[in-house]
Amino acid sequence: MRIGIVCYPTFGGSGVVATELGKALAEKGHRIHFITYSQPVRLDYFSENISYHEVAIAKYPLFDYIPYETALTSKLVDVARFEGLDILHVHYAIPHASVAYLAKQILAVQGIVLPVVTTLHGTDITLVGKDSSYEPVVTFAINHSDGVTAVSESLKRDTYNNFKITNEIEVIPNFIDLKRFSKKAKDHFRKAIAPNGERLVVHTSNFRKVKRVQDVVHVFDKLRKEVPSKLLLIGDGPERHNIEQLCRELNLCDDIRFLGKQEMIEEILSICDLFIMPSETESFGLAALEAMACQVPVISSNAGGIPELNIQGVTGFMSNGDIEDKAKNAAIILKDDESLWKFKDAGFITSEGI
Ligand code: GMT
Repeated sequence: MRIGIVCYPTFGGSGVVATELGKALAEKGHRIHFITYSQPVRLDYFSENISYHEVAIAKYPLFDYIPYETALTSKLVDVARFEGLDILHVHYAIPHASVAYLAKQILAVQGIVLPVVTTLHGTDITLVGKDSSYEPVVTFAINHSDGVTAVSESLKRDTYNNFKITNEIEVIPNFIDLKRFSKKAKDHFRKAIAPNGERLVVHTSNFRKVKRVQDVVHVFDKLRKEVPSKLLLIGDGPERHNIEQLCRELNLCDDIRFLGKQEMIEEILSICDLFIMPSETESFGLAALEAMACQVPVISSNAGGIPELNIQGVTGFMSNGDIEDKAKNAAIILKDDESLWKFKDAGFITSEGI
């Protein structure tokens, strides 16, 4: 099959899953065409079955806001026509689902049929999509997709609750490439960061408010009084400055490393002992699944789709908003090697089953 994939090309989970899906389909012999504004970060190797089409945007002084949707629609029409796409799979509804609808209509006038599948990822429904400035278009685009999938049962429920949906939504949980995420420990890196055998705690995100990274720092502050530990903060985003300030105020700078955006995330995760994800909303929590596949137990909130992967008392613990509780549970996991390995093994086995 010739498959077009539209996604955000960034480190965000929707772009990561879209890219990994395209790579896996290419390995099965399908011809994959990624259509985005820059090369997806996880598209890190050459395959004869994968092409990347960059959306070129003509600038003009009149445009205070760049008409990306128009440029993307035109690119989709062009790629679909000349590459003979059989299907178009768009990830994250805004603006991709409505853009795909328009491209489909333009192609139909030319006698070309292009079925569109939309995958909903989270904030396109729970945060941004339901805002009245986007809602009518999101509703229309979901209802006019030929197939709609959501990454968790929780997101499916949220979609039916927030929009007037007449279409069927199928849940297809996110997945990871276990070959990539199987343990690849870089012990020399661990020794450099935790020279006295401290436990290694990690958090990865886009450092937006909704991720509550400050809570990670507070939990770590309490945990390290019980269990000697170091914290790795991976990613970057709007809250970074405030988080750095908090680390200084709590006098934690010697025990916390900001590693920025990392491409080989599995190499770091596989030397870690605990992943913290206190998100306010999280429709799936791909970062937690990646951690579990690297045998890292998870302390998380119980928002959205997280309970569909983090099993209470087995792969980690969930509690909503409560820093004390998270620190207490973190100490239970990390207190001795027997306890830690029980959670590590359970996380890996659970990630295989998702
Ligand atoms: O976090 C976002 O705002 C964007 C989005 C993304 O592109 O990473 O994240 C959502 O999609 C991920 C992949 O399906 C999910 O793992 C995340 O839980 C979801 N984020 C939220 O629901 C906050």
